Amino acid sequence: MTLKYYHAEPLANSLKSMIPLIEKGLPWQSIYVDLHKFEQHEPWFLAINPEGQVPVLDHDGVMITHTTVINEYLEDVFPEVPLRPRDALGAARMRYWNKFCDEQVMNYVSMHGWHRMVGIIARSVESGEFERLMERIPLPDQRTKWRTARSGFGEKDLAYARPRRFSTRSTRSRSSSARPPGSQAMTTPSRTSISSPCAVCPWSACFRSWRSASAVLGSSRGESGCGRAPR
Ligand SMILES: N[C@@H](CCC(=O)N[C@@H](CS)C(=O)NCC(=O)O)C(=O)O
Repeated sequence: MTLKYYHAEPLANSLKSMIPLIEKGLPWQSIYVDLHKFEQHEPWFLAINPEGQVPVLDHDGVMITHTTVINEYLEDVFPEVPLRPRDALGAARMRYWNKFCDEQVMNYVSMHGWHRMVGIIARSVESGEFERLMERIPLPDQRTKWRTARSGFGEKDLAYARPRRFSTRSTRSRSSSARPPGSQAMTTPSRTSISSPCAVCPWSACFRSWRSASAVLGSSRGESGCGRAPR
């Protein structure tokens, strides 16, 4: 059995699926894809992932893409060290927050990341070469994102993507602008609402992730996160 993980720096998406690989103690080969050199759009990589994005998990020659899909796949194929709650409600809660992260948190964090960091890469290339590189990008939305990163995102978009606080307790009142998406119908103050976060913190399901992240990033395990076990 061979597992290869194509990834960029262990941040954001590339980190997200590295975490279960590490937590499950699986043997895996790291293959670094240099986004600074636009390697994700080169023919060799498009043969691996026609969408031209990292990360990608190669399991015995079968390619799995998209972090949430990769993580669910790893959980199904390697259940020995379980990371997904086994009960239906726990799994639903995990998927709710995962969806929230994918659709909201990652999008907004990503916009600031693209504005501040990817913009530097995009502007480092002279315009003729930049246009040639854009032609290789398979996803039209990503092409637009690269172009926007080069010119800079608008203040309105950046302001909308800034953190908005929302209560971590379903029993506290929430202002309408501070609700997680779709939560209105789901956050009746109920102990069993899947959008009710853990009593400790909303990211308690990510506790293990924080520990893994500390390990990957070199600090000692267990220092990040709230330090309490998930329920
Ligand atoms: N939905 C995808 C998002 C993947 C993604 O946005 N990857 C970024 C790196 S964090 C990427 O490859 N960016 C380079 C590009 O699009 O050119 C996932 O969950 O894996």
